[in-house]
Amino acid sequence: MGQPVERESGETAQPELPPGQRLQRGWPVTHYGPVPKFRPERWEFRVFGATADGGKQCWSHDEFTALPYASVVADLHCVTKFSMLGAEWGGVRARTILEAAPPAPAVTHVMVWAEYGFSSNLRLADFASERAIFATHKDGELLTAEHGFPVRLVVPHLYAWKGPKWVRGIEYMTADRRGFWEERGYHNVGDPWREQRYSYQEEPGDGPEL
Ligand SMILES: Nc1nc2c(c(=O)[nH]1)N[C@H]1C(S)=C(S)[C@@H](COP(=O)(O)O)O[C@H]1N2
Ligand SMILES: [Mo]
Repeated sequence: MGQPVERESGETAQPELPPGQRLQRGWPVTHYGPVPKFRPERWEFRVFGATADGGKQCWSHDEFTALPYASVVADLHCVTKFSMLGAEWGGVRARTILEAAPPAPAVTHVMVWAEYGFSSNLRLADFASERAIFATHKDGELLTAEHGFPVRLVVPHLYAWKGPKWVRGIEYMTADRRGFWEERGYHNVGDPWREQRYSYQEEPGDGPEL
């Protein structure tokens, strides 16, 4: 089946859409709840939970945007069946965060936290993907408020709900725990190429008991 092909450039040749997806023109806005207002003086990006040194890491907005900038060309697949292809996401790679504020050896999962308590859980290996990026930009322009400004996560190989908009931090976990949509009927892993849409499709080992 048409798995994305990784090229040396880090770009993806997408021969076809994941099963059940259709192409969407433009870029719809999809989320639960209101769009948060960005207050730079109150904003911080926190790394907490099972960190390697047992401490917490906090970046102000200026500090976060000073972290090394990278870009990744990737598609966005919403579980409601629309896909947007070939966006160029700019921002800070998840790997940069893992290196700057490393997890303890026992960490297996990461909870990504956003404004208003929205969250999504990821296996550490998925979060550590070379292509996972905390995007501040799309196609060279700053994200708009409704698309997640100042920071949203993009994990190209998973459904888009695994990429919270308005991210405020990550929690390193030594066991898996469900995030917002994963508690509400969506698949714990969420691989669009395997069409892992709903929690009733989960197989043993895919996630914690519901
Ligand atoms: N904070 C937050 N992030 C979220 C969501 C949400 O409800 N809250 N929805 C997710 C879903 S289901 C999708 S498809 C994408 C949509 O991103 P877009 O609105 O920029 O297209 O955001 C994801 N990130
Ligand atoms: Mo979605």
